[in-house]
Amino acid sequence: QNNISTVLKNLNILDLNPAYSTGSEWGLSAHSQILDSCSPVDGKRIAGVRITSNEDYEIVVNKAAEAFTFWRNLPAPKRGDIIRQFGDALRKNKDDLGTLVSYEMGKSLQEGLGEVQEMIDICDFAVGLSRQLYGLTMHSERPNHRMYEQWHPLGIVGVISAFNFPVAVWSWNTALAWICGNVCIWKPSEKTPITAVACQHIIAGIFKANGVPEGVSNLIIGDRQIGELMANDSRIALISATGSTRMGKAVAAAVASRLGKSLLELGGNNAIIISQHADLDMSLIGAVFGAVGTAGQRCTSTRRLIIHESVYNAFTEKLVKAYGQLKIGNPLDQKNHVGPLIDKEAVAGYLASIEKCKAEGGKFIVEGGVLTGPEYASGCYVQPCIAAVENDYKIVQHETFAPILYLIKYQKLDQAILLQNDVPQGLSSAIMTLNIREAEQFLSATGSDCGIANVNIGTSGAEIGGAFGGEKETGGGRESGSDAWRAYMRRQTNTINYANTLPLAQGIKFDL
Ligand code: UN1
Repeated sequence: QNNISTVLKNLNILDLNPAYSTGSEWGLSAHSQILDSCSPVDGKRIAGVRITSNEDYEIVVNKAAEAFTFWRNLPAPKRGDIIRQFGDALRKNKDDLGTLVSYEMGKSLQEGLGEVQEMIDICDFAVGLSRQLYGLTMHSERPNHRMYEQWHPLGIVGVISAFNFPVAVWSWNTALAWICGNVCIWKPSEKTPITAVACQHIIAGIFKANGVPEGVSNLIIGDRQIGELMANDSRIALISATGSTRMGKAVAAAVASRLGKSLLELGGNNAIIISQHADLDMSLIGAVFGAVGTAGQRCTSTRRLIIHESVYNAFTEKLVKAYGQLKIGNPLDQKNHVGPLIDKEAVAGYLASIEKCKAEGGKFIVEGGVLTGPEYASGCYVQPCIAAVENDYKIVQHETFAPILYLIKYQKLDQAILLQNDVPQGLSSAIMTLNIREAEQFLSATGSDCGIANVNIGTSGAEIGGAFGGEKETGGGRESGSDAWRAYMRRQTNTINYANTLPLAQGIKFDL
């Protein structure tokens, strides 16, 4: 606990119950409801924030709109240099911020630090990108004409993020959005607001030192209600939302009805195919980390293992042994592999899913349950479990955000690929095989239908350099690396005539 109070002090968390922030300025209006953030690690209160009121929201959007007129005029490489400084500040704050992520969200310290590392990595990526926001040039069909395209910022970008990656997903969006010339309004998960306050302090310090006005980085607090306000607000050009498919569908419908842009990164139901040609020891690490890492609360968590019948028993034996060795407990204690679920509601969801699985015929090879005892006093610690199932069980088709791993047996690779694709979601997928024919088939157009498809790597733990996101109910958006930056800009096609006449395209004659 002592350590945590030092961390909070280092990160400037003064526990003033702020309702919003436009940068260095914090709205401390007393009229709205206080939201206390309690740690799932030990159930203790960390600090409080306030729900952003409608009036506060107006202040923030107006400030953001005003700031855009400044920020879009700063040359992109200059914006990049400011993001470079943000990355440096994150390096300095890595231990504290990683610890706070671990404490407020419940993931292991290693994973909390890893999350801050993703933030640093995306800052580096964004710095380079700030000199590479390339458009194409084209040859005009008309003489003495030139055509090219350029990319301009959109305006205000709204970022709605989830509790499971409370800081990294914000930075994937903002680092790119900022170098592209946009201003951002962040609504973090109401389950992890304090890590958001910490991030806002860090970026605000950098902006202030560089003479950047208030309104380029904004923070608002709230649940679904404020999310709806953002989704329906035509002043917000792009809504980038990470979370459940249910939330994503609501956001997408609201944003589409005003013909706004949305970027959605929603649920996954990720499988690893473990072939008879797999290295089983390597597969074990990928499968177990994928299933129990972040206590099964990543959108990329491994939910299903589709195992060839000839290695099914051998691999299951290894799994059971590995699960027997898992240490569950305080995630800040580095000896533990698995921390708590985010809250008791999540625990109830986990228990309900186990019951549903049993009712549909699932056979538990490793039993689940809630852990009790002094170390587990928050009531959020659960036993990672494994069940043999059929892919078409309702519960298997559903993403439960908890460490429940489903095993499915297959005979032929074609069948395994069909099973892997036969879920509503399409985020991440993997095959474990040393056979090049199998690997290539899995990656081909007739293979995995997911946004991410890996060979001899599990489903979770993607690097920031690739485009991150998935198909079907995962929402179709791509964030982070590759050319995902384009989602944060508008494309303009320019044709310039430097002739003495004005010829029309398509050879149309129009003489006056
Ligand atoms: C998420 O769970 O929303 O690939 C993001 C991964 C991480 C990001 C997960 N780099 O597992």
